[in-house]
Amino acid sequence: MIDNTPHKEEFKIVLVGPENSGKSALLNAIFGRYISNVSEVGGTTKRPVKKFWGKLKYGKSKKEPKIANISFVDLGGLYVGEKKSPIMVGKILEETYKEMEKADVIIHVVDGEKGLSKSFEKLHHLLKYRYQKPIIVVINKCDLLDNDKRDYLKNHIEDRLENKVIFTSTITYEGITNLIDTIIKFLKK
Ligand SMILES: Nc1nc2c(ncn2[C@@H]2O[C@H](COP(=O)(O)OP(=O)(O)OP(=O)(O)O)[C@@H](O)[C@H]2O)c(=O)[nH]1
Ligand SMILES: [Mg+2]
Repeated sequence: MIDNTPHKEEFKIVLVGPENSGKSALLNAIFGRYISNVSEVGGTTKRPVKKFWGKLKYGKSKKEPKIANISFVDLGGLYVGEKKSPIMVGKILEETYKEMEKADVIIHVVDGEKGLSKSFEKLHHLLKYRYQKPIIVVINKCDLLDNDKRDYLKNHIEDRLENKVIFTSTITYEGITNLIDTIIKFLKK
């Protein structure tokens, strides 16, 4: 008998955000090893870095659970400013949209040191409404933030993006387990 029920075998989680926000460092923290190049210079990741993470049982049936392969995709940072040519932005933006289409969960990484720019606020809403995909908002580099700054960023960003935030640090590892748990919860939905 032919089984016509839709069966998804691959889940993709895509990291998107500005240059230098720590997307590659987060990928490495999630995997627990050095996979994607990290540096203090913006524009380090040029091409998407895709990496298989593991398998996940999902679906309603406990007897016959479905199995999905989970992969992460680390994208080149989107530069929003005057320093670089708009062509560079265009190429990475194009690639970003292509990856967004295939994503099951999007992780929007905000640089905790810089906060949320207007361009990324717009991009966030565009991604949410255009692709209708779950987006997890991460405020990275939280090791650099004092309590007042944390409170401000949490309130401001949750208000602007209408989404909960998770604080992470790839230095202290704060929030990494919470992030992984949240991803799994979204995938199992
Ligand atoms: N203090 C602090 N620094 C961090 C953290 N995460 C990343 N960094 C630093 O931020 C810089 C940029 O990190 P990357 O992971 O290369 O950033 P990216 O978003 O992948 O950058 P692009 O590939 O250029 O888009 C590096 O110097 C990292 O060491 C963090 O949680 N805390
Ligand atoms: Mg990178």
